[in-house]
Amino acid sequence: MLELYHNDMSTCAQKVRLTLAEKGLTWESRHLDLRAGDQQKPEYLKLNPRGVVPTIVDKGKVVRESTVIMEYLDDEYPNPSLRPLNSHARAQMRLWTKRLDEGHHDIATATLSMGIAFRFQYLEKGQEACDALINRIPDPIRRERRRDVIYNGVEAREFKTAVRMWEALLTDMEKILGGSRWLADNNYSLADAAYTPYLTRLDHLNVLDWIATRPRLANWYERIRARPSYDSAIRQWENRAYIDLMNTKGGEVWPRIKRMIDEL
Ligand SMILES: N[C@@H](CCC(=O)N[C@@H](CS)C(=O)NCC(=O)O)C(=O)O
Repeated sequence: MLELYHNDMSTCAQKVRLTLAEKGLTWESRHLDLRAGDQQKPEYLKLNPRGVVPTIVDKGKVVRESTVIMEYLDDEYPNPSLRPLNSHARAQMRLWTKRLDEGHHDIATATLSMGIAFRFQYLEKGQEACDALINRIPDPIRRERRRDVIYNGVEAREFKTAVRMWEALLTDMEKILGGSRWLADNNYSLADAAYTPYLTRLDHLNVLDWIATRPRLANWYERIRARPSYDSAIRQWENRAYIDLMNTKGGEVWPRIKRMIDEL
């Protein structure tokens, strides 16, 4: 049986759950509470030394890193295939997933989500518990970025960079969807699964106005949400407390973010 170590609201875990759902695979859930520090426990660090979700264990073998897991699943369980047959389209798919791995996840999304909303989940623990969670983050760059955004919110060093990265991403998505139905080509692929949680994150953060002037992307988001995989991989795992927090805090800061966008 395939085991998935994941978290209900983690975008990286959502990517993998979407892939599993698109392929109709069954799996056993190992849910980690990221605010309780489950990902920093020694037994989990043996599976994933970076202390992040997701991780899968398939036939006794461990695979980490959401993009790598998605490609592993497509190799190991090829039907239906979620990678374009055409080499150029497959390269386009990889450019999209690479973009997430090269900063759109760690900088743009983590900073936006944490700086707007999740920081309050840390701050309410009190400084000692909050610092303990931060100090146990294995990667020093992630650790200091997290400290900055938790304590400084929208004033964090990288917050404006995050807004700039999002603006560039949404512009590029709108453009590419003018030439094809899905992100890599005219077929749904791992690129579409990979970006679904990120648009969902904007939605949960109540800043979906960001795509109001991007009709092709808005239409893509509608089509993505109509797929049965969206229900089983995202909706069924929604954590009401997280969504309420994101919705409220996002609504409060959207005018400020909007000004940042206008000033770019
Ligand atoms: N590059 C990794 C990133 C994974 C990642 O950042 N996961 C987040 C949740 S989306 C996490 O586990 N964070 C742990 C923490 O906040 O301490 C992947 O794609 O799997």
